[in-house]
Amino acid sequence: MTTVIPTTSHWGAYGVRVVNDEIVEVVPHPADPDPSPLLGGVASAARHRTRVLRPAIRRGWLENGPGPTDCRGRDEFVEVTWDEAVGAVGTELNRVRAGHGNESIFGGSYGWASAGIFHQAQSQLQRLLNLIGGYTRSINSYSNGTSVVLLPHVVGSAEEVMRQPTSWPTIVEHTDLVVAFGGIPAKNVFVTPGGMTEHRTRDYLDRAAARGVEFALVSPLHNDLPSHIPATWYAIVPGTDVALMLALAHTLLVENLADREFLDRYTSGADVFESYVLGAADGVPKSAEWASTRCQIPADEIRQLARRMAALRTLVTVTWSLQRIPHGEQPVWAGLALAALLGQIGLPGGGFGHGYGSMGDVGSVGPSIGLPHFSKGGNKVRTFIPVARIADMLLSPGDAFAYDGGTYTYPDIRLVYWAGGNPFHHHQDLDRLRRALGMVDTVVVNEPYWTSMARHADIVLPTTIPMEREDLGAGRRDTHLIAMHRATTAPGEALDDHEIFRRIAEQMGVGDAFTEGRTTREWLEHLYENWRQKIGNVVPPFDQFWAEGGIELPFAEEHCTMFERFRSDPEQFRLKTPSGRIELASDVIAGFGYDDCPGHPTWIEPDHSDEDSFPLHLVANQPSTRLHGQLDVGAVSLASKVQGREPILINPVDAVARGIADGDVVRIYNDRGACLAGAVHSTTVRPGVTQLATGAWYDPLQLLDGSTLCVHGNPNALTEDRPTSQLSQGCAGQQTRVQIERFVGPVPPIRAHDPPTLAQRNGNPR
Ligand SMILES: Nc1nc2c(c(=O)[nH]1)N[C@H]1C(S)=C(S)[C@@H](COP(=O)(O)OP(=O)(O)OC[C@H]3O[C@@H](n4cnc5c(=O)[nH]c(N)nc54)[C@H](O)[C@@H]3O)O[C@H]1N2
Ligand SMILES: Nc1nc2c(c(=O)[nH]1)N[C@H]1C(S)=C(S)[C@@H](COP(=O)(O)OP(=O)(O)OC[C@H]3O[C@@H](n4cnc5c(=O)[nH]c(N)nc54)[C@H](O)[C@@H]3O)O[C@H]1N2
Ligand SMILES: [Mo]
Repeated sequence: MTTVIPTTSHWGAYGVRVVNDEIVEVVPHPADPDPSPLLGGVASAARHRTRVLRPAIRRGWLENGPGPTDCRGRDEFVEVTWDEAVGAVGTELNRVRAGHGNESIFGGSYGWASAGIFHQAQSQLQRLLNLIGGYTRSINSYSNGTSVVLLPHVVGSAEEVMRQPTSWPTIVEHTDLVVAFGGIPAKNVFVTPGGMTEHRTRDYLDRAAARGVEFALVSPLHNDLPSHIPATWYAIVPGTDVALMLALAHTLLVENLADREFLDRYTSGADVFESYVLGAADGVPKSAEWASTRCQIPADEIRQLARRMAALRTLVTVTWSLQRIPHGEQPVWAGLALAALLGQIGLPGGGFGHGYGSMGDVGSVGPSIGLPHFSKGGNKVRTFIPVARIADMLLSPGDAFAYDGGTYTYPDIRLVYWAGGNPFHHHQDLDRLRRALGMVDTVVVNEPYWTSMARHADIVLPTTIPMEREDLGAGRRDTHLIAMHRATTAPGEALDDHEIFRRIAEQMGVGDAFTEGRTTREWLEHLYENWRQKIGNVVPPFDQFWAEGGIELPFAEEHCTMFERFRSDPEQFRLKTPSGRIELASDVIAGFGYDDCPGHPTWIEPDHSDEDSFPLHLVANQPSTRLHGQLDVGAVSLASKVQGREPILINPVDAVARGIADGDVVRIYNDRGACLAGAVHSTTVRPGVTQLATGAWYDPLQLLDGSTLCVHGNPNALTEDRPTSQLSQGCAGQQTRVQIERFVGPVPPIRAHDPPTLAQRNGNPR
């Protein structure tokens, strides 16, 4: 028997057995009670034919040099030597710095990359870019980029709400009723950035159910709570949670069930919110009847739920997906206001939560201890964009944009460098993104795989995956720090991001500053020992840690949550808001004057203008079979495909009306784009709603009329590239409107799961 070689991943820690440089077995970490199903995709993806084997340059760039072009994603690639590729990148970085300034380099490079503290792709890239004078960065995330801007205004901190919420054990012990907007989707809880060794969320859900905790699942999808957990399913129309929340608030107010004492003592702006809910402000009472025409939940059920919430210890929780839609601030703020009316914020098991079921660590009780840290250095360029404004920036240099009360200008980007992310996975309206990327002079991408982003680059540099290098790995609130050992060799000529940037740094004359004279192993020891000292030498020295394959992290003392402290003494523990309290109306936000984000939680009627043409809602949520686009070529994701396409769930009522049989290839379209997918009839989606997860590798087929069809099923071919609001400029890609038809004619092949044609220098394809 070979030994198990330890590693970790965003979906958890595990080990591999290797024979003749091939992974023969994937073994979950012994401490993990509930290993992720994604482990089943690891071995098959590791050496998949789509690995990038050698540096490659787009022929048009090689022959014509840098410049705007519509050939990105269409030209063939020519394989080159590492020396040539590194030389080209260094020369191009210097050209752009000298001619346009560092601001013209976009190094935001958003994305999840891989677990591992040292080989974190963005940190390595940004360390290099900082050493050569800086870059335009991006701020916030696609995950919760709207909440992180809103919450500081209304409760003083996003961090405390999302990272230190009421713990699962407290919920299991104290909560009577969980009202889960967006549910608590089990598919998501295996994932935590950096990894999580012990997955316990599903066990907590089971224990809560065993204690008799009631669950109200508010979601268009029944699967958003594990089906064995007893729950009442409120099959809401997507995008209408705010209407329901306001109606619940309305019932509490008119039936005198709101906690007046709490509102007086702990909130500000309750009068403004109340007058809006009751209709004094605009003549429209947000009654249960008013809401039921929007959210399609009967008025009686809304009133009964409100009464139940007031009678029991109730936790209102909102998934991050609810803020990833137009006006995404509102469901979060309205959910908070609803919890405030119940008066249970800061009581054990009651109040407001955000992200239970969105990420594995939300509510986790793992040790809250700092982790080893690799420094990126400082960025001298101040220019930034909110992360989801990438295409706007590239298409409109010099234009002004609003953000959180300020006005900023989009820089003139000439060079885009991506390492560890895939905009053709994460961004919306991919046709538009394609056009946007055509505006710049040069696109450089470090990637292990021929993803769509790699295919749209000018220079592609092949990188390793974690099993091919050494690292330290742990996620937030992880129980273990894993010594990530090298398990296999890298395919072809792939190098670690660190080594790639070291070579570029050397060429640019900052090699010593980049490495500080350390080898990779010396870096790991350095990061570990620094950290060990910082936490008081309570863990073994590096050699022992490394030899043992990891260590258990020491538990630090638990603190109360921000809301518990605040409730205990609202003067001493004032919130960091202007009023020091929970703001149910915010003068600051009102003062910004944004019509798309008013000064209190507000129902903003969705745009119904295209409903006749595109009558179905499409929910584009996180995939259960992979991490975003990662592992799409792995066995678990491939097994879920229908005729090779991404499955789309469609209610039988909607399918039959369109003559779509289970297993048919369907064409999904709207006025932005179209894709194919494989129909799966399911009553787990409410009628009028379809569900197509993100992450099928974008596979655009150019049609004769000039439009593109993603033949594989990437929902971002359809989503709109619009911000949540001017306040946060967040990603609003979770939902869109579509029409669906059975696809007739020969089904085009999937090409995204094969590498592109690669030419040799002499012109012969390899
Ligand atoms: N429609 C719609 N779109 C969405 C969402 C949605 O709800 N709906 N959700 C959004 C959310 S929340 C997120 S977080 C984003 C996720 O978007 P991304 O994080 O961009 O998606 P990933 O597929 O994880 O991309 C990571 C890339 O890094 C590469 N990689 C892995 N390890 C390494 C490494 O060591 N070095 C280098 N150089 N590369 C590496 C992988 O191969 C992969 O291509 O998507 C967003 N997009
Ligand atoms: N397996 C797996 N797990 C993951 C990820 C992954 O790619 N794969 N990605 C990770 C990342 S980066 C993030 S940010 C988190 C994201 O966490 P979330 O954003 O919370 O996850 P989603 O799956 O996109 O959405 C959760 C559910 O919200 C429901 N929903 C959508 N729209 C509405 C609505 O209008 N109203 C209501 N009530 N419900 C709605 C959908 O049915 C969906 O299943 O997940 C993480 N976990
Ligand atoms: Mo995310």
